[in-house]
Amino acid sequence: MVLELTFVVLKPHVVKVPSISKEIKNIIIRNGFLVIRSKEKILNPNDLQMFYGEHKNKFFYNRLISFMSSGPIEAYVLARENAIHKWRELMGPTRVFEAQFSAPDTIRGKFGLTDTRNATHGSDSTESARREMSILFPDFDPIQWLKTNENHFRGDG
Ligand code: IDP
Repeated sequence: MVLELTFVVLKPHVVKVPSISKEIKNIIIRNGFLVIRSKEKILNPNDLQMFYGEHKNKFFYNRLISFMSSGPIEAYVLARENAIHKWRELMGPTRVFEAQFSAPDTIRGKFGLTDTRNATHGSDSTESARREMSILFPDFDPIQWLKTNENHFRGDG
């Protein structure tokens, strides 16, 4: 088994409702993800600028930043085989209309409210995962973690 790390965020409207955040945490566990790091935090403008820098010129940027700083988020480093792809599959499409109509059983299909308030974030590549982890978990070294743990989870460590 080749372990991969991904970075996941439960967005503020989900953290506000304990029954929904509990349900999403159950999805994490049921799908065999290991929780390596977790943190609840109110994101500041500096965190958010680093996190969503690539969207700076998009029409939804200001709305996204004010929503993401409107209350605590929960951030997770998760490990699993094929973690990035698996989480994005569970999460569903970015846009809520598409999620609700074409993937109603996904996290965004069930818990997304609008295109901005679409329940969760999940990294889209190894590079983004590393960049995003470094913002929320600056002391965590994903490369070292994988090196230390790969044999253990292969069952021969
Ligand atoms: P992703 O979260 O599915 O990877 P991205 O395109 O990276 O999608 O967008 C980051 C976040 O920006 C989305 O999760 C969503 O909250 C917000 N966003 C993306 N596209 C739109 C849009 O068209 N309208 C409003 N918000 C959007």
